[in-house]
Amino acid sequence: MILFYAPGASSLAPHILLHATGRPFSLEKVDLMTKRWSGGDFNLINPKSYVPVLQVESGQLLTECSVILQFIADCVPEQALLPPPGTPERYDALQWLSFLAMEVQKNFITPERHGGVSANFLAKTQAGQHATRQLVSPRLDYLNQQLANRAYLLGDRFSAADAYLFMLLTWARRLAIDLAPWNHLSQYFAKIGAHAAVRQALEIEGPPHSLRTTD
Ligand SMILES: N[C@@H](CCC(=O)N[C@@H](CS)C(=O)NCC(=O)O)C(=O)O
Repeated sequence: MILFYAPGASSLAPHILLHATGRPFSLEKVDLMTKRWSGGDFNLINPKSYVPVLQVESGQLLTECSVILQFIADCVPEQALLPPPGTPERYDALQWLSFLAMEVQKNFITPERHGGVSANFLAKTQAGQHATRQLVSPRLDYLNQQLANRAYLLGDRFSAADAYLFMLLTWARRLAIDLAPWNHLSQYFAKIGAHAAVRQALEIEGPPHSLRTTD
């Protein structure tokens, strides 16, 4: 399997999950400003022009973070990184993945365009960062409430949903959103951040692009 990624982008979530599987995979770094990778034009890999993309053994190119996470988890059913397909627990997990994609991630992504691209997908202007905080805060309230009585999003063990939420919380940190008032969420962020798979992925990716404010 090959994961097309950009440091600190949403591709960090499948990157973490791939490490959690312990299975071999390789990485291809994408420059989101130029939309180039070592093989040339990234838009030929994903005409939607964004990461993550997972190329699976058959050659199929999968896009959409929540789908890629499911594919990776289903490659190792014995590790229970998601509940089995068709079960009530799986639908519970799918609600989380959809919530994280549509309610949390989408509200982090800025409508700002710098030089015609959104490669700096997090707001760079102070006004944009303020707007992001306004949109994201109610979702963080909900997550904090849910984490009051469970160790992980799906209960008592690490899952694909945690890889996704951890990635999103790194975006909160980059936007200088102080998680301290959401005490369950900030403890959760520290706990997930200590997982070996998370540490490995962060070390390999290195620092994400900086968010210089422009106003
Ligand atoms: N719907 C996609 C969104 C992916 C996405 O927003 N990717 C961002 C990085 S987090 C990206 O590559 N943006 C590049 C661009 O828009 O120019 C998913 O869920 O995977």
